[in-house]
Amino acid sequence: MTRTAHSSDPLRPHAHDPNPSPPGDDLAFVLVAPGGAQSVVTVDDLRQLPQITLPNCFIVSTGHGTSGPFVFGGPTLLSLVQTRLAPDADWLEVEVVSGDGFGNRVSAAELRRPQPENRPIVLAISLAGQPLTRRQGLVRMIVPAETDDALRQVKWVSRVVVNATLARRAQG
Ligand SMILES: Nc1nc2c(c(=O)[nH]1)N[C@H]1C(S)=C(S)[C@@H](COP(=O)(O)O)O[C@H]1N2
Ligand SMILES: [Mo]
Repeated sequence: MTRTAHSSDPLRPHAHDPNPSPPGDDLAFVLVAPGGAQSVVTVDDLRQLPQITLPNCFIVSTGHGTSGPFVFGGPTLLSLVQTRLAPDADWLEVEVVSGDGFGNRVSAAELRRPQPENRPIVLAISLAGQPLTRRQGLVRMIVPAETDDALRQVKWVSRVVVNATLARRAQG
């Protein structure tokens, strides 16, 4: 039987009805380093990091259509990872998972060498200069390179897992 490449991996892009309701009120999330060490990340921690502004972002829902353009703001996911890991730590990808089980993976290459350079992956805490609301997805990962189906624009981040090896992919 032929299966799609992602059929058994909930973190890989898949058809999905977007969830409009936040899975709870807790804005903080957990970061897990490659050795397993865990630390809590708050919105205030994210505010302390250098802030990036990403104009012209669109959320392209195959269900309810395209919304935007939005101006999201926040630190890069790379800056958070670099702050929480030892400087010499080896890592290859980051899993970003929400409280409702939705999630996506980003590679170290995508984080370190965004295309274009001025549109890196961000952990959004603001929208049009105002604090992002929980209902709008706070804390929300914004992947500017994804312009097809919004499946990488993870709302309500609750867990960020930094992996030293690539996770085993579903078999194709
Ligand atoms: N946590 C979480 N993030 C999510 C989803 C979801 O169900 N849960 N749905 C995705 C999909 S399929 C879409 S179309 C967009 C919808 O984003 P919006 O609610 O801001 O329009 O969020 C994406 N991020
Ligand atoms: Mo979607």
